[in-house]
Parts: sequence; structure tokens; C-alpha cells
Amino acid sequence: MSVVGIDLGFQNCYIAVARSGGIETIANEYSDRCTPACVSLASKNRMIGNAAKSQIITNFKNTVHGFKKFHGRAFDDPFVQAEKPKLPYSLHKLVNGSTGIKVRYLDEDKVFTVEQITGMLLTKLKETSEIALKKPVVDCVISVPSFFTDAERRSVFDATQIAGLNCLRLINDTTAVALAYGIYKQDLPTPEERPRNVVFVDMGHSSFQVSITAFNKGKLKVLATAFDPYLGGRNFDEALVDYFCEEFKGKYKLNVRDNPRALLRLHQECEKLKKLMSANSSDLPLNIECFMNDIDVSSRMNRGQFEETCAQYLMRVEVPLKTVLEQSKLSRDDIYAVELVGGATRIPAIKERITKFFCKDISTTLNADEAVARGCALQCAILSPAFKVREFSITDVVPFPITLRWKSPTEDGLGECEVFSKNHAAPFSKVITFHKKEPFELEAFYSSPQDLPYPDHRIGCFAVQNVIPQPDGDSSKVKVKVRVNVHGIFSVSSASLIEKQKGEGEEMQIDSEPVVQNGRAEDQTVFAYFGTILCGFSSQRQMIIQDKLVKEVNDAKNAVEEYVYDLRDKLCGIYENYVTQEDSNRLTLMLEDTENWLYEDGEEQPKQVYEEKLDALKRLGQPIQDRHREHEDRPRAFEELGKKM
Ligand code: ATP
Ligand code: K
Ligand code: MG
Repeated sequence: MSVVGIDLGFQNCYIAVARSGGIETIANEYSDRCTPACVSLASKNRMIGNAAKSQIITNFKNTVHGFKKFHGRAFDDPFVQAEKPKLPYSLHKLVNGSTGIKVRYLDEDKVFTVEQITGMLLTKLKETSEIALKKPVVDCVISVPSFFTDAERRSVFDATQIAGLNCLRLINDTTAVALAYGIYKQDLPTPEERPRNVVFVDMGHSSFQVSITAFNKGKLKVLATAFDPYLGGRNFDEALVDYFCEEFKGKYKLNVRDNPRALLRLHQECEKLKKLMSANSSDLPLNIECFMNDIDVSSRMNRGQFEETCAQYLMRVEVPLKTVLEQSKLSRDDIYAVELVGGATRIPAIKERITKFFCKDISTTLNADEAVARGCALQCAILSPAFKVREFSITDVVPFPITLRWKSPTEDGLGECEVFSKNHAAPFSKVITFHKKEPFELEAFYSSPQDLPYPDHRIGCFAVQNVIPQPDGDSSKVKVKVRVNVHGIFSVSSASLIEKQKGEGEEMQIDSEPVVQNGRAEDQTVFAYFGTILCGFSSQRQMIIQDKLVKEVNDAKNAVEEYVYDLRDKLCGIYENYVTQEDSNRLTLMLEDTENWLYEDGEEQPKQVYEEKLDALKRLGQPIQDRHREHEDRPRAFEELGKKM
């Protein structure tokens, strides 16, 4: 069994594998260790990774990239709505309200869930690893941003299942980096000594994450995380695109935003220019031949202008640094090193700001592109029974505080309590004791919606069933176990009814205990998992239902379309003599109306509407068809009769 780690980036994915000799990153069929997070759907096939990236301009409507942040988000989510006009491909509201991606695939309009798209990408990464390792790959560890909420994590997890992967852990990006940093360090302080505190900074294409982690021999403990989920390399690209769009409007009278292909080309060129400016402070050219309307465009920019253009984003770099330091309760002097990873940390102005804030030179001992994947592979090796690796304990944190609220249908026992505070250790289980006479409900939600980079603060609802009073009529003691699991996902994992003991406690009491608790039989299990009914996460099953629904609607629509074409052909063909001129004209008009409708208002309708449309057409068409068939059948019937006689 192989042990594989995957950095599932917004723009770039990396795979690393643990081997007896250490960790290696894997190259794909293009000898590239980076696989672009890009899926291109075409009329004959599907392309994923590098091949898909080369289609971004030519097949722009059906080449999907920049989708990572749609995981677990509703179509109406403000973030999704803000992204929508900037995307070259279309988004579509799915029946369950989540975000679908609409493309033309195999000559049909198809709507994919984001789990399916990421599932395709992960399938490709799985294949790439299997080719390199020459054996099946199933077990893996995959990275997610540390600020991902329950719904986002569940959604990524679903995608891993679609790809046929067994994800042992969804690990936070910066925690994976910390592991890659710490596990081979021979000189870490002993457990009795003061820990070594290291700041990890990761700015990728879409987001900015920071953590402070304390290391001792054989263990790491994340002290705090902070982030700007909406600050990454792409903001700098967009700022450049804005700048040149404006310039070309005046200089060449070009409206670049009206031309999706030109806009995408400009994006690519701006990203290249941005990278060049990281290495070069002089004036650099931007030239694009045959850009739009056969016009070649050219311009220039230098680092100073770049920093001016991007000032609003550079200003935001310091905020999470400040937050993470405050939350760790450390001072700058307690920091041993500041390690940078992620492509966008190569921008000199960003490095400067980080250096200045921590009053410390930054170290880049880690491979900025591969550290996340390497950490994932190490975590996979630690978790996999098939692999021997030195003991290393990892304690992460809960990024957003979680509150539990409970209520019973008749008792007035309504209350709430914060079960996990911000930066609480994770994974972690807690046992909460309730005194109840009847079944009750638990509602979990994030305590401070204002700090949540997600519009819905609800996590889930859990029903604790089969709760009965004690024989003497008193309340029963119910122990409920709540947990933030290894993936950073919250759940109510079990509940049990306890025999009455002397000395009643108050309404509720929390015992914290270490994560694993084996070998103790639960008493009577009274627990029923109600599921996350509130936030509509999409499970595999839901997606299959969704697929089916979408297919049924498509089939119903296609049936109308087919009927229109078929009947129109036949009206001036084989049906000609079976219909009056007047009826034929009326029907032709109706068919024409229906065809137009299909491309306009009828483009997207519920199944029933198509069925009704088809029925209406059939009411006129069927009698003609019947008359025709009857006429055709008559001689045949006579023939049959003749044979028999
Ligand atoms: P995320 O972490 O947000 O999911 P990601 O992991 O895909 O995204 P990375 O691969 O870490 O992102 O970084 C990609 C970003 O880094 C892109 O915006 C890219 O343009 C930028 N980048 C890469 N090299 C440089 C450079 N030399 N100078 C400036 N920016 C760079
Ligand atoms: K990456
Ligand atoms: Mg990244």
C-alpha cells in the first residue's frame, strides 16, 4: 500500500509519496511536479491538469479552474455571486441550492457539482501517482485551508470518495507545512524544555494563511492560526489586469472586458509579468500580438508601479500576522523562525512586510511549492499501518469557536454552551452530561458569525432519542460525546443513558478527555444521528440523486425537442396526406413557437413543464400519427390475412 499526500491547491496541485528513503514528490506525464487544478470538458473527451490548462483560452466556456472555494457553498452565497461574473464558464444553481458548474460535455449541456469536478482532478492525481509508483493508490492525506468550515471540509471529503480515495485525514495547509518542517529536525527541544516556536506563512493563489506552531522532540502543537481567506496571488493578477484594461481602453480603444478570450490572455500575461517583477526591479515589457481586432498591444511596468497598483492588497498582509501573534500570546522574541511557503510569498513586497512585522529575517528552508504535499505524505505515513515512521504527535486547533444549543419539546430546558473555544486543541472529544426526561435536540453552530468566512453559521442538528425518565420519575443522566475529528469536522458521535446515581449535578456538565477512548462499552445507545440537515452539504448519495434529477429534466427537455423536429419533418413528408392544410399550418406555427421557446424561456424549466409541453403537442400530433399508422397497417393487415388464408 502506498502512502500519498496531496496538496489540493486553488491553482496548483502537488503529490508526494513516503518511501523508505524519505519523501519524494511525483512528476506527471509532462515531467511536471505541479498539476494545474484545471478540468476541461470537450465534445469527445475530458482533459485534466496540464492538458486542460492548455484549453483555457481555446475552450474557455468549458474549461473549469478556480473552483476550490465553491466547495460547500450555496449558489446564492455572496462569495459565489461575486466570483460568477469573473468566470469564463457558467455557474448554475442546483436543486439542493448548491453551486453547480455548467459546461458542454460530449455535445450535451451538463451540470457538474464541485465535488464531481474536484473528484475528476483527484482521479487524475491518483492515476499520476499510480503510474509513478506502479501500484494502486488508495490511502492518502489531503490538504485544505485552515479556515475551511465544516461544510467545505465535508464537500472536499465527498470529492475524495468520488475519486475512490480513502482520505485518512484532511489536514490544514499550514499544519502539513509544520510537519514537513519538524519531523526531520534533530535538534528540537526535549519535552521538558521550552518549545521552539515557528511561524508558518503560506500565500497561494487564493488565500493567505498563517500559523504559529510549538515544537518539541516528537511533537508539534499548533498554538494559533489566522488568515485572510480572500487574499492571494490572484488578487495581484487581477489588479494588473484592471490596470492594463484601463490603459488599453485609452491607448488602443479596446474594450478587453467584452472579449473573454482576450481577457484570459491578458490574465496569463499579467501573471507572467508579476512573476518576472519578483526577480527584477527594472522596467519590464508586456507584449501581446494579435490581442484583439488584429491589434498588437504593448506596455511596460516596473516593481514600483506594481506595488503602487497593488497597494490595497499589500496593506492587508500585516493583519493576520498581528492576529496570529496576539492569539498565540507570544511576543516577537519568543519566535525562533519565520518560514515562508506558497507561490505568492515570492513577491518581494510581501516578504518585506513579513520581515518587518516579525523583526526577523525570514527563512526559506522549506520547498515553497512542495512543502504542503510533503507534509501530507508524512501525515499519511504516520497514520498508515503499512508504513513505519518515527513517532510524531500533531495537535491542531479549532479555527472557529463552536456552540451547542439544546432544547426538548416539552421541558423548558433550553440552553447553550460553547463546547470548543477558538484555538482549542483538535482533534478532540468531549463528553457532556445532560439531565433529561425525554428526547432532545442539539444544534451546533459557530459562535461568532462575524469572524466566519462563510455566510451560514449553522453546523448541524442532532437528535438524541429514546431518552426516558428514571423509574421514580426523575431525570435521567445522558452522556453525549461531541467531537472535532481528525478532518476538523464537528459531530455528535454518541450518546448514552446512565443509571441514576446519588447527588444530582446541575443541568449540564462537560468532561474533557483525550481523543481516543477505546475499550469501554457504551451503555445503552440512545443516540440517533440526525445529520447535517441545516447546511445542505452534499453527500455522495445526494449527488447521485442530483445527477438523476438533472438527467430526468434533460431527458424531458430533449423529448420535446426531438418531437418538434420529428413532427416538422413528417408534416411535410409522410404525414402530408393525413392532415388538413389548416391543421398543418396551425401545428407548424406551434412547433416553431415551441422551438423558439426551448432556446429562450424554455432553456431551464422543471421537468413537469417539459412534460406538459410535450403533451400539448401530442394532442395535435397524435391523431395525425394514428391516421397515418392506420393507413400503413391496413394493407399489411390484408397481406397477413391473405397469408393465413
Ligand atoms: P491556494 O493555496 O490558495 O489554494 P495554490 O496552492 O494553488 O493556491 P501556490 O501554488 O502556492 O497556490 O501559488 C500560486 C500563486 O503564486 C500564483 O498566484 C502565482 O502567480 C504565484 N507565484 C508563483 N511564483 C511567483 C513569483 N515568482 N512571484 C510572484 N508570484 C508568484
Ligand atoms: K499548491
Ligand atoms: Mg496552497
